[in-house]
Amino acid sequence: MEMTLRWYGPGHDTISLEQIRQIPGVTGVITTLYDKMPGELWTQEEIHDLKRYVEEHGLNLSGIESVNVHDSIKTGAPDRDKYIDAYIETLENLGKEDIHLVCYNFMPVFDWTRTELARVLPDGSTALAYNQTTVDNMDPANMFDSIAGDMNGTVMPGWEPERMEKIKELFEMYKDIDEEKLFENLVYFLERIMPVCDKYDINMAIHPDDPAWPVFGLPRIITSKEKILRVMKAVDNKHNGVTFCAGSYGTNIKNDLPEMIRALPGRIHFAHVRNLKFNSFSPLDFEEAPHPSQCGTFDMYEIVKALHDINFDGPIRPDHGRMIWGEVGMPGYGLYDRALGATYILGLWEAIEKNQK
Ligand SMILES: [Mn+2]
Repeated sequence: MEMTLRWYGPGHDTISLEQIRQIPGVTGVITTLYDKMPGELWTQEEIHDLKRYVEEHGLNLSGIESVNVHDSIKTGAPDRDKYIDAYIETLENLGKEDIHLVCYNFMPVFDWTRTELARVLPDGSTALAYNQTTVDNMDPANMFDSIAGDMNGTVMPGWEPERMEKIKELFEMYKDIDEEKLFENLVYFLERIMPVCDKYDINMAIHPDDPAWPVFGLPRIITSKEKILRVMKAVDNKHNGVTFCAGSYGTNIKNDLPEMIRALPGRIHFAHVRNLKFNSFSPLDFEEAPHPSQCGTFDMYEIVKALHDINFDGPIRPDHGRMIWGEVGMPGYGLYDRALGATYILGLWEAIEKNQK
């Protein structure tokens, strides 16, 4: 296991690599070329420069989150092969730069969805939150505008303004896509990219849908143990793997997170560990809690123990943190609360290791 933090790159992140390096036990970052649009080729030189920049700051470039998948690939449009060819070339360039982990998602239109970016918690901190009733009463075209005011001047992944301007076109692209078609398109994509992943030993790690159910009538296919196992079996190659995101799978309280982890030995290549707090009045209203078990709904010890028990050896990162101590930054991606999360997870890991000796 390697403890990492997500970092959006120079000029995009409000946190510096100097700060990340001072978090005890964090040795790497998970990063991306943030300016790249889905479908755009990443050159080897661009990847090389990013990697060198990270390494010059004393950290590893431990993986990419994300290389985004173009909507033509997700919808199976006639031009999808052109975009898959570009994706393969990007993977080739990543492989040549000795990068072996790529996180991606296969969510239609919206990446993750939250209805509030700064819900005020009783202790005065703020967190991202979700309320299904709000989503049910919202025109999806207004989703971006409803939360844009709380982004603190940052550009949030999956919510780029250029993308949101085309929201009606995007919905049009997906109008005939049901769960089965989306699944077939994912399998087609994976089968085409597996040879380059085999050649360079690149672990593809699909991120679950967040929240783990359909929103705005759009299909969602990475939501439960059964569904992720179906993807694993359909393309039965170890390079076809999973980002185990506790906070995303956990949005559906029927998902037994430790049991899901144990069902995926050898296929979890990347882990996002975070806690949620469901509100008693509805299982469809939750906020992102501080990482410790006592602060939320999940038993974080059991989650980390399950990862340990399946010999998980990839990068792990704390996930969204709250805004605390007056920090202003990208919602979910401040420094302080994620640093607390990293040290907490490291503490759990050390205790589990020593207990088993
Ligand atoms: Mn995640």
